[in-house]
Amino acid sequence: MKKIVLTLALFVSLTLTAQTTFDINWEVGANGAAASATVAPGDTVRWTWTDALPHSVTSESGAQQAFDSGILTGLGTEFSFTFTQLGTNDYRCDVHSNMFGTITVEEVLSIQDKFVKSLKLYPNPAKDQLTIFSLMKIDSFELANVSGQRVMQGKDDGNFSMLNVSTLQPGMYFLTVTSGDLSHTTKVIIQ
Ligand SMILES: [Cu+2]
Repeated sequence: MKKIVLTLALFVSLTLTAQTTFDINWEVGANGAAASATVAPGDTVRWTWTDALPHSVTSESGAQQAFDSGILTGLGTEFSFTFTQLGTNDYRCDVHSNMFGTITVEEVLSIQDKFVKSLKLYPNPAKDQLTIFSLMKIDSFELANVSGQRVMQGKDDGNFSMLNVSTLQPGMYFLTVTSGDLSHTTKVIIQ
């Protein structure tokens, strides 16, 4: 019996600390939420060049860890860095002043916490269009009204989902976003 409990405890702790890869689409204009992530020690951030221009991923001098891809060109080019130290890492593209972000490394987060922290909805309140952004790939989403009735749903396979909400009655809704085994529900206001 003891053995089973121990095995279970080990399984739970491994699940909570599993390493995660965060994907950032690296292109002109990528900054703010689209270029920032909160990760745990051991997590990897992977930048993928999503336009054909030259870019770099270069840490600022005050960053906790130093990293530099050098200037690379080519659609689909990837640069990955594994963060191991707690702290804040501001970084930029050496070519474009409108490309920058922050990778914050916090003490071990559960996978669920990482998912929630990487998930952004905007604008909220929304009028015509609601954008869901997640650094962990979005598999599906579902919008329900306050009575629990589903009013919209969709499948996806990327970091962005755009919902046309212009035909919905103004009011409060609940948006559930799913990524693999993870899901999170957030309150959304439609105006
Ligand atoms: Cu650039």
